[in-house]
Amino acid sequence: MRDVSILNGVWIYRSFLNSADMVGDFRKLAVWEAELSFGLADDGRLYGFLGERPEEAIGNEPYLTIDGRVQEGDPSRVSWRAKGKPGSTFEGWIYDYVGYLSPEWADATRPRAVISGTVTRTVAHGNNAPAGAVFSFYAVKKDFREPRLSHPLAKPVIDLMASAEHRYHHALWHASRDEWAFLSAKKRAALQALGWQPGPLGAERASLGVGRVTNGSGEDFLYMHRRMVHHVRGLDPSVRSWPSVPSPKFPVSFAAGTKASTSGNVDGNAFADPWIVPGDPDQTNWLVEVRKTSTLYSKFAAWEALYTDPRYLASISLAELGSRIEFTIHNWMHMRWASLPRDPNPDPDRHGLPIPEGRQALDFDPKWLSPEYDFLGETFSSHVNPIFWRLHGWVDDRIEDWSRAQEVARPGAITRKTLGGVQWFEADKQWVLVEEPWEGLKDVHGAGHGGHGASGHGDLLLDIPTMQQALTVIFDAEPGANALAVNSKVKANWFKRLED
Ligand SMILES: [Cu+2]
Repeated sequence: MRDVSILNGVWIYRSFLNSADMVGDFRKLAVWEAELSFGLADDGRLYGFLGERPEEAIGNEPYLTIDGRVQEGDPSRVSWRAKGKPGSTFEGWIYDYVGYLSPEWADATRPRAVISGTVTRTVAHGNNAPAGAVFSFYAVKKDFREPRLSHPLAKPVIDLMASAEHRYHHALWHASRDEWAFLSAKKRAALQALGWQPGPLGAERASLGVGRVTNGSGEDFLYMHRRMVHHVRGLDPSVRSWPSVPSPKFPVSFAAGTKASTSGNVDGNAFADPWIVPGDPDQTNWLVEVRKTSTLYSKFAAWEALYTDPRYLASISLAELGSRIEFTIHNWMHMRWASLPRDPNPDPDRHGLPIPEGRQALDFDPKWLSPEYDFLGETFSSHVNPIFWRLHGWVDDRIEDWSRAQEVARPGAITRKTLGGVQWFEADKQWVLVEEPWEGLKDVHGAGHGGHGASGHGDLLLDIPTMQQALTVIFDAEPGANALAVNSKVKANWFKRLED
């Protein structure tokens, strides 16, 4: 049975004459093709719109408004009344609809939700539209309108962020610090030999495990991403922070200037349905929970209030701020906005097929470099997604909140400096722990921080074979482990669920 939450979103609606004769040409049966959009309230009420979508709305397009309800069942029944917009050419129109959600085929490779049913004209309009006429209709659910399609980043940003250098750097930087606390001595030594230990040799800063809040790894998190945000804003000044965690909006708008390309994702902040991660009920449940509006208020709003509270910010170090934000609201935002990963394989038979368990950590196939692989749930791809930059803009703005709160609480204790082309901080070890935050392997012959490199990482060494080797050290089975373990799949570096 289909979950009725699939009703939320945008559908293509088509209606037909109920001809009892052979017509040959099906076009003779066509009545109307239009865009149907639904929002579903918790109590089963449906609301939305039915109308033709112009390339760009001028603001006076006619449409029908929908008021209906859903009865869950097998199949689930959907019924609604549609009324013409007052003051438009549809004024006075009333149509009633009853439809059913079509069954799912278990082995379907590209399933699509469909509502099929019947519609009647309840009130006559014009000369040729008598009351009581009955038509058949079906509506096909559209794919989620990804933000890369509704609100794309500038081309230079996409080209750079989707490059192998930036993908492997971001994936490895996160993986090194996330996994360090759990690696064997042998693996740590191998990572050190490659220069990809998280932080200075022998004084590594793991982002997870005991001591994560006080070891400075949170400063690494804030600084590395501040540099990324700074770099991307230089290439695309339209990249903006979320002023606060956005609430869901209705998926379509008829306001003047609305472009058809944004239909289904009007503000670019919409998110897709959750999905089932095979063999991982915890992750599956989290994907559902993190999308709930109740979670927006119980978790996101509470974290946001905490991380913008000057009294709290004045009481913690920069490292603690970074570490707490990273593993609470930051990771939860990534997973709320993540869409089901799909195969970017250029082969049309495989392209777009769901990969619900995601890329494997050691799958280095070049197909994953495709700009459309912008899965927000893993570090190899998240920074290719437009949402990443709004989300990390929000995180970055918390650094300034912290700095202001510190200045009020203890004027002059924290001083500013420029580091790697961005604003950074100096203070005694209680408030700023690390002199130079860790960004990855650097060129020892380089002239230190300049922020001048074409990669935006100054003198970072972004050698792909070395980074692939380092990822292999982290994610491959221990040498000597049994053959089964060696061949087992390891999910890529997904953002993890922590709550404090
Ligand atoms: Cu990151």
